[in-house]
Amino acid sequence: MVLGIGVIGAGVMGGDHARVVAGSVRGAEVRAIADADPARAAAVAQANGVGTVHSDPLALIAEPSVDAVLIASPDDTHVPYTLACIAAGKPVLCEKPLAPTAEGCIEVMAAEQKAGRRLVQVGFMRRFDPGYAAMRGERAGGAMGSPVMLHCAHRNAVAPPWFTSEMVITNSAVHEIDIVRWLLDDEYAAVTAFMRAGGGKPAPADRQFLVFETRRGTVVGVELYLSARYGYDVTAELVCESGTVSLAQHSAVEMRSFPAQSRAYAPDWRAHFADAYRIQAQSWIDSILSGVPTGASAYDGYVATAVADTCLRAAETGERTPVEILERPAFYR
Ligand code: ISE
Repeated sequence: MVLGIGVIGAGVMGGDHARVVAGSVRGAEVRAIADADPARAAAVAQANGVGTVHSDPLALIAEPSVDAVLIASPDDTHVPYTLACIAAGKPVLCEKPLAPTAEGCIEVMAAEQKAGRRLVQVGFMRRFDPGYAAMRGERAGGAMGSPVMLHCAHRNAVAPPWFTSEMVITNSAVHEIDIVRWLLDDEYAAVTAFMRAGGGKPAPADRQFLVFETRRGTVVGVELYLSARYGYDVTAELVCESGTVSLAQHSAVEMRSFPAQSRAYAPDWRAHFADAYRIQAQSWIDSILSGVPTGASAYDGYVATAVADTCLRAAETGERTPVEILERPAFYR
């Protein structure tokens, strides 16, 4: 069986998801693209050999040839489109964040539970990155003992012009917020946040540092620096009782040229996490066909948004702030 996929949003991420599903995934094909801007939708459709274009995403969701939907439209549209997919009984892979507010995520969880089956996956693609997956395997193997500390850095060469200080947390740090609890199989207990302004545009506070304490006592430092200029760079080093495990640098080749040995940085996350996006898309398709959910659930999406909100409050007050989240409902275990 070949699944028909509809892609909502023909911007940078929607275009990339359409390209990946159309060109690198087995068991699915892109059948429709929707975007408020018809020219943008038409361009992505043409680039990927897709015949149907909609300006109304709800029409795409209703289309009989569309079996499952990938949402990559602006953040504040995620909830209505995800709810429409649930109402239509169609599986949905929604880009992060699932919703800009915890209440929006709770609404999605309630609708999914009412539908009685798991239909929602959130696009936290790092869970499919081979490096993070291997790191989690080493931690779970337990040969180095329990986790003690985790050092993470997340640097972008340059933030988009519309980026705000808050988005450094809600749009960028959410990746660490999700991947850290997945890596450690733990939940957050408290966070302390340091927001620093670089003084320039576009992101007023383009350098931030988060210190998380987890329920099991691991201390996690997360550096966000969105104007790093030199390239896209994501690092993580987990310190366990008797050893460490780190992400290796992503680079296909290594250069030697006087006077240095070097590896290239990707310009942005699409190239850096290309494998993760491809594996995520394939796993999503396979999970729809097998009926076994994979990746981040709506509950994981809720935790990411709720913890991001707590980080923003912590940055505002400068105080160590307890993280209070709803416990995982049985439906998501
Ligand atoms: C962007 O939306 C992403 O998802 C990237 O992975 C992240 O590095 C970037 O900072 C975000 O803006």
